Amino acid sequence: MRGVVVKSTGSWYDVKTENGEVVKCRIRGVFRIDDTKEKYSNPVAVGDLVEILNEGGPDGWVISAIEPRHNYIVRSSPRHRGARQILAANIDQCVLIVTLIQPRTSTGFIDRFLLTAEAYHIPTIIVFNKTDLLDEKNMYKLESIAQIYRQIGYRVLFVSALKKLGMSEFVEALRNKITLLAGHSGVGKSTLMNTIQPHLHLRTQEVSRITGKGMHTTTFAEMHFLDFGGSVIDAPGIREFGITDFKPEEISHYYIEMREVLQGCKFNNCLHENEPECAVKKAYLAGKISEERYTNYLNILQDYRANYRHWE
Ligand SMILES: Nc1nc2c(ncn2[C@@H]2O[C@H](COP(=O)(O)OP(=O)(O)OP(=O)(O)O)[C@@H](O)[C@H]2O)c(=O)[nH]1
Ligand SMILES: [Mg+2]
Ligand SMILES: [Zn+2]
Repeated sequence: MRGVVVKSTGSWYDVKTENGEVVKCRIRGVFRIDDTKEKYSNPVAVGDLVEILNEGGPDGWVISAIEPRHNYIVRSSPRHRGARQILAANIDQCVLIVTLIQPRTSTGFIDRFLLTAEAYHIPTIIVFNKTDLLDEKNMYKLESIAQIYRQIGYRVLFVSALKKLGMSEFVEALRNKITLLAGHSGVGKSTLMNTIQPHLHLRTQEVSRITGKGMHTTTFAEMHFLDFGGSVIDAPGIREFGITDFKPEEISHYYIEMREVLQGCKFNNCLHENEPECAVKKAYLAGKISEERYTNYLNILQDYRANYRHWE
């Protein structure tokens, strides 16, 4: 029988079958062996299309095969540094939920995320939540950040789950798509889902008063079906994003406004730092690439060098 993995806890997988039933499955040892080769901490991810069969007994359901993935998105595993975890598979789009305050999402984090999604060829919509918390000054700041991303072609929405602002646009963005909902812990991913689909009753939790950060309330990725069509994968707040597969000179290929100009660089492995005749640096100096984005790019490159010296 065929089905889609709707929840993964590491040892059990909930699979929604073609007839709409949800079955708890285990995986066969053989996947675990493959897993060590692939260096992923989870061999099966939410969104995977699988074949299941019953080997006997009430706990007898096993996942016997995984269909090839159209795509998947990976993060560094929080528990084992270096090990990578598949966050979700077969997704149509990412919706990145971010907040200016409580907690603060840096543009550096946004840029890392966009870069990763771009590398996996997954379109991303940026949604600023908690706009109800912003005073005039912060509202102005929000507009200017949104402008940076709109200018390079990303869709940006402003919403407030608390005040139910922007909800119809948010619904339209999700309709009939398989969406990975991403973002730091505490930005309101689960709250947004509860607001548009109250029957889901997802667990939510206040941001810590002490650290200003989320409490990592959602611990397992889970796919929820939308009554207006489509589904959303509510994933745990993302701490880190792995971009470990790239060569340093590839980073700018996934930075969409850099990609447009980098053909003009003199060297085809140009890193756009201080190389001569660099079209990216030229575009930056001419104000065609924002200071924020360029600075974040240099930081990503630095981090990359610090963590993956073997490239040099
Ligand atoms: N002021 C305000 N608070 C909000 C809004 N949306 C969510 N919150 C609050 O933010 C806190 C965190 O929300 P969650 O929905 O648990 O956040 P999450 O992104 O699911 O977090 P994790 O599951 O840990 O990844 C809760 O106290 C929510 O009530 C909003 O639009 N405005
Ligand atoms: Mg949550
Ligand atoms: Zn260059």
